[in-house]
Amino acid sequence: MMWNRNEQTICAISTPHGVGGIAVIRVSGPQALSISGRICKRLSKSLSNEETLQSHFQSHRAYFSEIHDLKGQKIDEAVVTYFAHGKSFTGEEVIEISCHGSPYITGQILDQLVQAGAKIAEPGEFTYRAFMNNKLDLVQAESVLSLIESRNKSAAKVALRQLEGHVSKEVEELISDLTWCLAHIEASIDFIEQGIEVVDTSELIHKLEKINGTLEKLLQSYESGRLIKDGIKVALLGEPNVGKSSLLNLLLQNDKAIVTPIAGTTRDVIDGEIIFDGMKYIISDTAGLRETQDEVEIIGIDRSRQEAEKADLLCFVFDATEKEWQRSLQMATEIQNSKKIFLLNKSDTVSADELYRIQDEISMSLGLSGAQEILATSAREATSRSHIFAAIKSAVGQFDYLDEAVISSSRQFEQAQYSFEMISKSVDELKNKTGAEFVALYLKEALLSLQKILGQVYDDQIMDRVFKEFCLGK
Ligand SMILES: Nc1nc2c(ncn2[C@@H]2O[C@H](COP(=O)(O)OP(=O)(O)OP(=O)(O)O)[C@@H](O)[C@H]2O)c(=O)[nH]1
Ligand SMILES: [Mg+2]
Repeated sequence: MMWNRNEQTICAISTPHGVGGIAVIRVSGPQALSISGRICKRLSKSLSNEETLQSHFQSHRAYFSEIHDLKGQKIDEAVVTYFAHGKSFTGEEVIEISCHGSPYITGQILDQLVQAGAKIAEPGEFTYRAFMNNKLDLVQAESVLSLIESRNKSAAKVALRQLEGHVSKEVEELISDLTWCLAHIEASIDFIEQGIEVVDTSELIHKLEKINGTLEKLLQSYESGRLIKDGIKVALLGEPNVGKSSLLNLLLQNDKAIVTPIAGTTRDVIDGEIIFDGMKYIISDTAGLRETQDEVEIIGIDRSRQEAEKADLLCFVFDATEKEWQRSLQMATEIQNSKKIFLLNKSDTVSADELYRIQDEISMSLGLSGAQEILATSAREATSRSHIFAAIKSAVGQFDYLDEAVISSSRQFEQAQYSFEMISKSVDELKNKTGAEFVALYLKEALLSLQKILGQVYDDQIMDRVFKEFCLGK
């Protein structure tokens, strides 16, 4: 998808398609001003004299103008903003037309711009041009997309930090350190025959291990970055009738699932999304787990297990009104998933002492550290809601380093991972004192991967992966 950069002037509607108070049409390229001038009265007055055109308009200033078609028929009244070459998002000459948000009007204006010589932009082409004109690197380009797509506070914050260049700065420093190491290794290959030691091996190992320490932190941030962007997937599991559907309804604040005193009510997986305290959660309620002959229920239980495998976290629910939890305990240990929390529901039905006794008993049977590991909840008490979300968040991981560099795209992760592996290999070689040539080879690979993260090196495949998900007009 390598676009014919810079030569053509592109245009697109940058606001959502549909009816709105205003809509913004963006025109970018070497002829943005002259093409727009053919339909903007305020611009066309000066257009007759090419020399005065530029001098009549100041960058970053908005001008009120009538918009007409190429035959002079009025279409709308609009505000036209001019960004000079080198001073816009794309780095090119840009005109933004803020017109009335009618699909008919925007369609007409776009049509006239095309007739006047502009080309309809491909999705992501404005950002692509910004990248090509060194206005942003690839991590920042990806963050533009994340920012557009962000639906909650944490996701927006991570994307904004990337756009500001936090990740880029860290990767740039790694590139510079790695370049130093590579240069010294290459020099030592040249000088080794003359018996000159260019760099102390232990110093080199130390530097490389430090680079890998930073890379490791970045790699770890990916998991949190992904959860923040996509949401934490939580599955409610447990025996029939323990209150899973009631808890789902409490968490989603919506009577989404059917609740009855009959065991085996939920047959299918029911899920919903909710934002709580700036984080997105996708919660699914499942069929209660038990031995049954009921054909529908058997399928439902099978789906519960599949759902458990997809989840980032399992919420295993116990029932405080039960007398024994043998079956529940067995199920809780049977289902293998890295992260679990345990809820003791219907806590409103038993005394505090009794509750503590049960929590202690369950925690002992599960081999946990104590009663506090089993969260007492009640689907009938609103306070349980925030307690459950807090327990999920803390069980899933560290989200307090949101202020640091967080990577959130699989592309960035894969490149960082490869770089990490190559550096580890070169450290091994250095420690084993095998040939410096191998070390240089691995370090070159590692460096290339880091450069690909920022787009200092790129190919069609990388470009496709970054820009294919963009929407029109960005
Ligand atoms: N007192 C009390 N009753 C609850 C609580 N949670 C659920 N119940 C009741 O327990 C019964 C079962 O609740 P559900 O939410 O349908 O249970 P479930 O785990 O989804 O059951 P299945 O779908 O059959 O697996 C209903 O009568 C609920 O009103 C609670 O915290 N306190
Ligand atoms: Mg249910």
